[in-house]
Parts: sequence; C-alpha cells; structure tokens
Amino acid sequence: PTTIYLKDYQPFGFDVENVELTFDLHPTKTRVKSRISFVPKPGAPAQIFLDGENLTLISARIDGTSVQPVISAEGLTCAVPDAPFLWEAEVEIDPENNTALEGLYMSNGMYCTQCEAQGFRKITYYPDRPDVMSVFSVEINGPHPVLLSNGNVISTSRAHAKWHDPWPKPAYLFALVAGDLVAHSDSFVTASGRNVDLNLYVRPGDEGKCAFGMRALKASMKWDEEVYGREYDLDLFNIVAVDDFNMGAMENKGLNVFNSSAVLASPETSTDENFLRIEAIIAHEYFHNWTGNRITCRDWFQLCLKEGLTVYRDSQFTSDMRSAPVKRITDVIDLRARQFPEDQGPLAHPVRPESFQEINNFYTATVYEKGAEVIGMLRCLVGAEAYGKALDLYFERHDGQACTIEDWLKVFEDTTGRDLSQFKRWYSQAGTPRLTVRDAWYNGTYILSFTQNLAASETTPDPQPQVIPIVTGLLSPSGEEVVPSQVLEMTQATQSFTFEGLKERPVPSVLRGFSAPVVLESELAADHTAFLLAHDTDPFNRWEAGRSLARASLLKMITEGAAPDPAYLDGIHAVMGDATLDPAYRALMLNLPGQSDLVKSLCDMGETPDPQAIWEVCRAMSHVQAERLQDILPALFDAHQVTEPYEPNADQSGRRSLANAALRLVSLIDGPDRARAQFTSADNMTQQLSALGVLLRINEGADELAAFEQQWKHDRLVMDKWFGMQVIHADPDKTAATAARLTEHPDFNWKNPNRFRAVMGSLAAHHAGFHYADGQSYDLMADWLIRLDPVNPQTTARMCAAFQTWRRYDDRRQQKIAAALDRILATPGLSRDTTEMLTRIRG
Ligand code: DPP
Ligand code: ZN
Repeated sequence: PTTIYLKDYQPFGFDVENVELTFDLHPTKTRVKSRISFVPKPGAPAQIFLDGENLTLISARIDGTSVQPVISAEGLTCAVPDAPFLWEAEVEIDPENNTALEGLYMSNGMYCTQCEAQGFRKITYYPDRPDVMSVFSVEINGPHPVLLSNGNVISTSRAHAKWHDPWPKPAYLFALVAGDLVAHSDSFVTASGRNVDLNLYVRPGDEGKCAFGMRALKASMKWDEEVYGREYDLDLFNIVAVDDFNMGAMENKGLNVFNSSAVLASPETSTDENFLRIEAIIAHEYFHNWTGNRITCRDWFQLCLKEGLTVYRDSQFTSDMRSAPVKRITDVIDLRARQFPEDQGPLAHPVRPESFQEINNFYTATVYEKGAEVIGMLRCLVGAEAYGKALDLYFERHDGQACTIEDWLKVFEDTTGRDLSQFKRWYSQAGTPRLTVRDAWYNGTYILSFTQNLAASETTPDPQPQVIPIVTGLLSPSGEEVVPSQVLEMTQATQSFTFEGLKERPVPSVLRGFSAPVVLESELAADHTAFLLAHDTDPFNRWEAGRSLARASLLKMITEGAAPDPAYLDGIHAVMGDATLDPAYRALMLNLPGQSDLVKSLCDMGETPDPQAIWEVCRAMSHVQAERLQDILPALFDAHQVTEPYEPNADQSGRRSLANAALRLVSLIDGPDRARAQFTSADNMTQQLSALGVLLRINEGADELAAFEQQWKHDRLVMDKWFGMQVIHADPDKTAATAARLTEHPDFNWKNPNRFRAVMGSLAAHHAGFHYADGQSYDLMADWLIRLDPVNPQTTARMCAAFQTWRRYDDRRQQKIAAALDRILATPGLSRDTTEMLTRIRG
C-alpha cells in the first residue's frame, strides 16, 4: 500500500468549470453519464488523471471525439488538449452489490450515496479531491417517487428529476437519494427574510419519528445566525434517514444524509441520550454548511479544519441549549475514553496528520475531539471577542475556498497580532501532554509551578513545549474565591506564576473547565481535592475533584487492598444531598472513572493491570456508594420522578438521570422490585431501558429481556439497544458467550453497521469482558472482523481500535491478542483500511 504525505501536496492542473451528471438508476446496472468542462491551468500536463474505482467504462469522448484512456485500478489517464475541453464519459456501476457503503449503494430498497472522503470515484471518473470545486447539475431517471440531489430542484416528476447546485463544491459533498420515501416538512425564515423549505425524508412508517429532528434543525439554523452570523444559502434543505450507514451523518450540500439512528426519534423508542445525540448531530451537519462546505479543506490532511471547528461549534450549541457544565463534563469523559487511548498508544497521530494510507482511518477522536479542544484553547487564549472577529474574517476572506490550518491560524494572527507559531504545535505534535503542578507559599506570596512533558512517539520524535492555557482560580480556606478564574499562559517546559497580596495560603483550582487536553498530575496537598469537591465554584473542577478522589481510592483498593476512601464517600454524600445542584450534574458525580482509565493509571504506576480485579473493585465501590448513600437514595429516586408528559429537554432528562442513577444504586441493596415496577409502567424508552439495565446488572432481567424483544422486534433501532444491552451488562466470564449467542440470532444482520456495532462494539466496550482471561472475546472479535472486512472495510477498520491498548496488559493476554491480530493480518485480500490499522496497532 502507498503512503500519501502532506509535504507532497500538488495543486490539480485543471479547473473544473461545470459538471453535469445523468443517472439512469438500476439496482445492478446503473448508468452514469458525465459532462465535465475542464480548463487547463498554466503549465498543465498533457495528460489528465481522473480517479475511478469499480467502474466499467462504456464510452469516453473529448470534445465529441472518442478517446481510449489507459485504465488502472485507481483511475484513468488520458491525453488532453492544451485548451479548455469537454470530457464526456459513461460508466456502469452496481449499487446493489456495493456493501462497502461508499459511493452509490442501496439500503432497504433505496439508493443513497456516501462520498466523503473518496467515494465519488466509485460513481464516475473525476478529480476526486477537495480542492477541486465545481458547480453540479444532476439529472436522475428511475422509477421512484422521490429523487433527490444537492441544491435547488429544477424540475421533478415521478421517475425523473433535475437538480442544480449553484454553490461550487468538491465531489465529496455530492449526494443522490432515490426511493419510496415520505417527507416531514416545515420551513424556516432566515434573518434576511428568505424562506427555506425543510424536509426530513424517511421510509413509510417512520413519519412519527421526525418532529424532534426538525425542531433541532430549526434551532441550529437560528443559533448559527445569532452566534456566528451565518445564514443558510439555498431555498431548500433536505435530510434523509438511511438504515445502512458507516458513520453518524454526512453534510452533503443541501442534502444531508443521516444514519437513521442519528435522526429518528420518539419518546417511546429513544432515550434522553439519543435525543441529545440527535440534536448535536443535526446541528453538527448543519453547521458544516459554512465550516466545511462554503469553506472546505484543501486536502484530507486538513480534515480538522472543518471537523475540529464544527465539533467545537456543535458543543457550543449544546451548551447553549442545555447545561454548559454538564456538556463540558460529558465531553471530557468522552475525550478521556476515546481520544486519550488513541493519543497514548500505537494509533497516535497529530490533529493534522502528515501521512496516511487510507484516509477513512483518520476520522478519529484526535481529529474531531482533540481538534475541537485546540479551538477551545485558542478561544481561551485570545478571548471571546477576538475569537468572534477572527471567525468573521475567516468567513469573509475564505468563502468559496479550499483552505489549510495555516489559513485558519492566520486569521487569528491578523486579528490579534499574536504569533501563533508555537501554538501551532498542537496541530503537529501527537500525544497527550502531562502537566505537573506544585505550589509554594512564602510570606504572602503564592507560587504555582508547572512542568509540561510530552512523550516522544513515532510521529513526534522530538517534542517541544506547547502553549497551554491553564485556567486557574484561588480559594480561601473558608471556600471564598479570592482570585477569580484567569488564564495562566504556559509556554515553557517549566514555568511559575506568582500571586501577591493574599492574606492566607490559598487552595488552588487549576485547569478549570479542563482548559487544555492534558493529563494533570498534582503534587498539591491531597486534602485539597476533598476541599474542592465541597467548595469549588467551578462546576467542572468540582466534579473533577470527585473523580480524582474516586480514582485514587480505586487504585488503592486495587493495589493495596485498601478500604474505600471515607473522604470521597462523605464528599459524594454532601453533593448528592445538595438540592441546589442540577440533578444531571449530581448524577454525573456518581460515575466512576472508566476501567480502561484505571488500566492506564496502573501502567503508569508500574503495575500490571488485572481487568477482572478492576471490574470487581469497581463493583465493590458501587456497593459502598449505595451503602453510604442509603439514607438518601430512595428519596432521591422519588423526588426526581417526572410526572408531566415526556419531553426530551434538559430539565426532565436531568431529573430522570438522577432518579435512574439512584435506582441503579438502590437496587444493589434493595433488589429488583423498584426497577421491575419501572420497567412495567414506563411510557418512554429512557425509563424502560434504564430499568432493564439495572435488572440485567443484578442478573434479574431475563423475563424483561424477553418482553422487550416481543414488544420491539419490529423496530430496528430499538432492537440495536436490545442486542447491545445484553453484552454490556453481561458478567465478564459470560460476555464473549453472550455476544457469540447473539450473532446467531436471526435478527443479527451483520452487514448493517448499526447492528454489527451493537454487538461487537459493545463487546469491545465491556472492558473486563473483552479482556477476560480465556481470550474468547479476542477470538470472536477476530472471527467477525475477518468476515466483515471483504464486505465493509471501513466499519471493520474502525472496530480494530478495540485492540489499540493491547500493550498495557500482561504477557499472556498480549500473546493471545497478537495471535488474533496476526490471524486477521494473514487473511488473503485484507482491505487497505484494515491492513493499515492493524499494522499500526501491531507495531
Ligand atoms: N463529515 C462527516 C461528519 O463528521 C463524517 N461522516 O459530519
Ligand atoms: Zn463533521
């Protein structure tokens, strides 16, 4: 396989002025005609190379004359004139047998496309690269009532439609949908008074699951106008729900295509978490219209230019729509669970990678979530006002262009006069910096000293200090904020910050709001943590204090057989009993650190982690939590019941999350009765599913599981939950067997990515079950990756990340994992996607 390097970037030799496509749809023999106007740039080569994969070329003409291009597995090469010319080609493709779900494919009888990153080359011959932008006109012929493409509709009738998208775009934003679909319609009036028709297209039967997504879309449109001054730019905005989809959703211009799990929702079938995720993804894809579509990426190394920024924007949106502290805490939990292991293992890569073999393998938590953290840091450093001005300049200067991270940073430099060359290391250095903090107090002077350290890695052999914004406040010993939050801007490897004029030695609250994606190692007095849990005015750090106490206590329980820390339990008790605190926030306080987080801490301490022991200690800690909180749990449960009609808003979902957290703990002591009653009486999925989870966790849910299946077997999205729950809540010694049994279920349609992930993704997420000593989970995972790879390389490659932390475990486990990895790698014809992932992981 070839490696592609950022440093080798070359502009394309031709401009594309105009693209006309005609599709004659047929399940196995779709014909695609293209008419493309190319204009050679000065110095253009005498031959053109067009990307193309899995295409059968029927005919090709230049300016009306037949040509015979040289065809390879990657595309075609053809001699061209040194003046503007018209390229006309006809190809045949086979959507029905396109199980990779890239290019034009079929899902439950409907046609749809996924072109990001390089799927358009499976539709026709084209310069399939994001810096080639053009205006597209599309004609679709096919016996379907709904025929959609990008932009505005020119004409439409049954079996025939014409579309025109006036905005120049790269091919990865092309989309086509055809099928027997129904629309949930609405409209939006933009700030300047233009009317936009909005449609959410779904399969018949799903009409009742559209209202929430539509509401979220309208809220997103309004928010982007108010906060970023960005208006929508077409008369029409369509969203289509598709059952078979590799990712969450796709921001094609004017025609977003969504995994149905990321858009369809109803109270009966979706949990509060599902609603929250749907709202965020709708916003994310909509926000791409400006950050991604109007301003796109020059090449795929710049993916974070659109993704980091758009994730950052959707997190701002969710913070505004709901609770900002709760959003921040859940984002950091997610970052630590998904991005930190990537950054600290064999898959580590910079936010802007410098090489790849398969770009699909770089749609990662590092590019997306760390990419968003980098933007959060930038905003923190320059301030909200300068951030706003820089973004205005970005939109003004780069509208219609394909840009780089250099362009992005330049608007900040031009707006603020700052030199961001050191800050730019966040984009080029891989790995999570460790930040150590120490303090000292001499005669009224308080000093905070920090050291930053970044481990060398393959892509970052010689790490240099980064700019770290450390938001810090100081509290008096009685809990008053004596120095309010300020940004300490760290630029050196070691740096101290001095505070004068304090009457007494303060308690520091550092890295408030998790102002930088680092691992903080505190050498401060241990009792500070309990104090911050009780008193910190920064909600994030207050939560973090509870988390740190829990982690320290769990580690001592594991390594020394210590008893749970009473200071932690007392602190949690005080927080849970504090009715002035947001219920959602209190519910988060009960969460324990992730088990693979603990594995990492143990490795750093020089210990060999035992997954089973970690699982048992976490169980024991939950029991102790339940005992310590026994006096308040039943009241918490009762007081936070929602009696009004179900709404997926922050207030109601917060109350439900606290009630369900209380239910989970109280059931460990009181048994299954409350959960059974809730399961039976629930009129919404949040209540039903959490009751089922509680029951499964105490090995009580067999009847409910059967009842749930009976009730929901017709609903594929709910059945994904049914599959996943059983794996997630299995005891570690039964996890592999449970997953294996579920793969025999008649509804285990493994070619559907959602269903595959429901079982295999849950297996990977069950830490102690995946790493159970007999190695059965490793073998089962390997079997299924081998089976899926020829069908769907992208989903297979993504699932390989289950093995990325394998070097953290003991020799026996490593041997078993190595054997599993080698077995997959030895499979003849293994895809480029999976080969690259496993080669990197195997090392
Ligand atoms: N560009 C898409 C997204 O992140 C990836 N499928 O929105
Ligand atoms: Zn995105």
